[in-house]
Amino acid sequence: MKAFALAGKRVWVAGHRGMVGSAIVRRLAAENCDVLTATRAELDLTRQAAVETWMAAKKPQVVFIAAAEVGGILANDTRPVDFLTDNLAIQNNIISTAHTIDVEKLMFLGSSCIYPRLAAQPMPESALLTGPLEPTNQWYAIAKISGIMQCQAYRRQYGRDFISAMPTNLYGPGDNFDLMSSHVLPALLVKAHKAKLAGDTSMTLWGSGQPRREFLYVDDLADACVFLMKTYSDEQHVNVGYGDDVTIRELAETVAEVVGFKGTLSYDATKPDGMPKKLLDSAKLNAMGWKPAMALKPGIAAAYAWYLKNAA
Ligand code: GFB
Repeated sequence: MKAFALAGKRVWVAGHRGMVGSAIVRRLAAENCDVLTATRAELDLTRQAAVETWMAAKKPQVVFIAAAEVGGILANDTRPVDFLTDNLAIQNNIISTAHTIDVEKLMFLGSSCIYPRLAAQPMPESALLTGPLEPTNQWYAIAKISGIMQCQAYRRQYGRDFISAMPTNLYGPGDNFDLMSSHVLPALLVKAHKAKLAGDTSMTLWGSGQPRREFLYVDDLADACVFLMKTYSDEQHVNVGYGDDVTIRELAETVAEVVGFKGTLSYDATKPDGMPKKLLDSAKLNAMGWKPAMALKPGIAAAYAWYLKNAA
């Protein structure tokens, strides 16, 4: 693969205030490039004309699409319009305008929920569209699959260097700690922390605790995104995983240990389990020479430290 230089380029991180976007901004500090950002007040990414005007004025040469309507299993299950419509609008606007203004390279970010609910594990890139999706996040999944196809279409029809990366479940600094809309790892940190402070004897998890999840620390994802932007140029999306997974119960036990919560775990069976397992096969990325640095327990400790300092 031909190497792509970031040095000296105008690099726009769409969604720079989110957990992923802020990690990419941190990682780009080492790349000697000019990082462009826009707050929601400055630019509503769901409005095509606003995106066209902003991009024509700022002329980014490289774009990371880390902006999206995201959330955990309950948010996905209860707000299908937002997860489908807002995400399609954001990616349509940015990808089509990137073509219009001749952006040199663009990365679209999706999620491991694009794969079929019961895909053989671990899930390679070729598993895409081989079976029914997980009902709780099918709207987000369809939006993200569309984004992959949009980038492929612009490669084929216009020769654009637009690539896609599919991260597994992410966690770390800048995460969303709101219990109703967050993902599981930050939610368990908040629940264990509050239970410890309150002297509670138990904390309640959603679902059965049996599903398995793979967790990648967000700064590792950011490093993989920069690595791929500099080295990868092809139409197939690339999985970015950690390499192994744990049950939700095992996750909760580790979180309780890190937080210092000594109580028991109880389970709210009225909440959905979602996919039984969604471990990515990251062999394609690993073969290119990239692997994650942060293991789960120290990563949880770092996320908890960030939460205590910024969100508790
Ligand atoms: O992280 P999570 O919300 O999303 O849920 P998914 C993971 C698992 O953790 C589910 C369980 O089995 C939940 O039932 N869980 C236990 C909890 N306690 C809690 C809790 O307090 N909060 C939450 N949120 N979960 C998402 C997709 O699926 O994965 C998104 O819906 C995206 O679209 C994201 O793809 C990466 O991993 O199930």
